Amino acid sequence: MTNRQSEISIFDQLLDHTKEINTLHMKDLFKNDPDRYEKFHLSAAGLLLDYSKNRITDKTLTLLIKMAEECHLKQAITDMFTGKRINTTENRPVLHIALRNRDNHPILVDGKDVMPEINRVLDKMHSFSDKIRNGSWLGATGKCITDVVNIGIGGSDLGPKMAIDALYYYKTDALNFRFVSNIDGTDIVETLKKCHPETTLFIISSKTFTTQETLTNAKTARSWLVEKLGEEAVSKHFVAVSTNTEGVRSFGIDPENMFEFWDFVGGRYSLWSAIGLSLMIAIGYDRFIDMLEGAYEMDKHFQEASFDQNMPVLMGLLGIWYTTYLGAESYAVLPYDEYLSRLPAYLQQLDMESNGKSIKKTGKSVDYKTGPILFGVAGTNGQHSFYQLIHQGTHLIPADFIAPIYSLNETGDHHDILLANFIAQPEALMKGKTPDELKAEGVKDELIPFKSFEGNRPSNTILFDKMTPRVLGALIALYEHKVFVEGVIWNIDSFDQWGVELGKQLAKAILPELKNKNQILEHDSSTNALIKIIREKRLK
Ligand code: G6Q
Repeated sequence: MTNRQSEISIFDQLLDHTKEINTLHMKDLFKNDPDRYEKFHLSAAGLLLDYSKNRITDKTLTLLIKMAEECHLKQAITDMFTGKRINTTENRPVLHIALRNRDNHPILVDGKDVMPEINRVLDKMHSFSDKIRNGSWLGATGKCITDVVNIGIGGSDLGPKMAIDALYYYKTDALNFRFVSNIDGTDIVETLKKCHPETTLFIISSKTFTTQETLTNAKTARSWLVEKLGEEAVSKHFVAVSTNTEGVRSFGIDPENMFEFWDFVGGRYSLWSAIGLSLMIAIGYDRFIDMLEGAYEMDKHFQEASFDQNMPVLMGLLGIWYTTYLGAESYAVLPYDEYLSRLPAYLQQLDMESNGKSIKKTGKSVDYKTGPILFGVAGTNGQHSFYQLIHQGTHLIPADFIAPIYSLNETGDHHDILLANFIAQPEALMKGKTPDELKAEGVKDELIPFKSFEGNRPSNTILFDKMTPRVLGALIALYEHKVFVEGVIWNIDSFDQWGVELGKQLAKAILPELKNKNQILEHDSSTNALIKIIREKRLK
């Protein structure tokens, strides 16, 4: 008996059930049950999820829901929402949900309500973002700000960058927004070329305020500003978002110009916190609040709906079904909305950093597959490249198709054509095309194997009216909770990220070796050789 089987009594039944499912084609499931869509769709927080094109039956769902119950998912949800220390390896509560707790009910950590602090920072963001937007915050030489540069990386970059793109339609025309994350000097140098020191505001976003990339980029930006405007200009052109007041102070930013967040907000869950400051400046306070409201609505749905009517729970269970039971290795997220271009990159971090784990909360190794490899691009672009593999390749790749019914830029036939493709792809993946159908169309015998599609390839379809801050909030919260559901059932800590540490440590050790020709190298032969080649050229 594997350790997973000993933990979940239903594991064997689910494994057995895969044999049954593998004999079924979705095309027949639709043919035999005209109500399949009716049964397998639901709406919440402005989103419609059609999950009927999945390789499931009523029995699959019954078993998956039993599994969720057996893994105490309900209790785990309550634990998160009430501030229990569910991030066990870091001994922290997980309270991004408190940042959008719009009914403001108390959420206690060690007996203290976190809401007053959250509201205080939100108010501070409100007043600051208003000043930047209405031009009353002046730079050191008395000019209004025209360019906002967020310097941060990972969770301190991807969220606001994705959301400003997603809500670009609502962005003020008076300001440009730029993001610098990469330690590659090209990123900051090319960004600074587009900015003028008198009218640029830098937001240094770093939870720890120790991140090498962010601090290095911030120092370069600071020198650029000081060289042009002098030291005293810093307070008008630099603000910080962090949990580390001392770090901010010693960098030379007045803590008065710091927007706090807290250890209970994980980096990849921090869009809702002051890490969203650039977004609030871009779209304004009211729309930022709308985004929080959308997420809050999804939070309520997640807490209150029964599992069989619960969007994040169902999506999480489907994720487990494909990854753990049907052997899928990857997962595509395909937004048919140009504004959501950065969503796949954002979800890559959310999903893969959260559930890319192989050690259970007990400290033992898992003996089942956990988080998948997530990828995707916006619109029909993928159809002209990697969809080939999704349709006819050897991998099972569940996909989420996401689209607005109305475009914010209705232009000629564009949106109808986009939607036609958006509807056609899941249909094609599900139905496929048989050799008989091809024969009837007169396709030559020798081409029939190449032109056949086996179909039976699963997808979810997510529809909403149009892209708004509220919809974006609900959509992101949906994926956060889906990832949470999976983590609970896989029994892993979705909120730590120890896997990123080793590379960081090694880079720290290699940096002095690259800078000193005489330093003795004690790595493997490949690593030694690469260091030598680089340093011999660079230290000439
Ligand atoms: C996210 C991770 C990671 C983090 C960055 C930046 O969950 O923790 O992506 O956000 O490493 O960290 P700082 O905000 O501390 O600079």
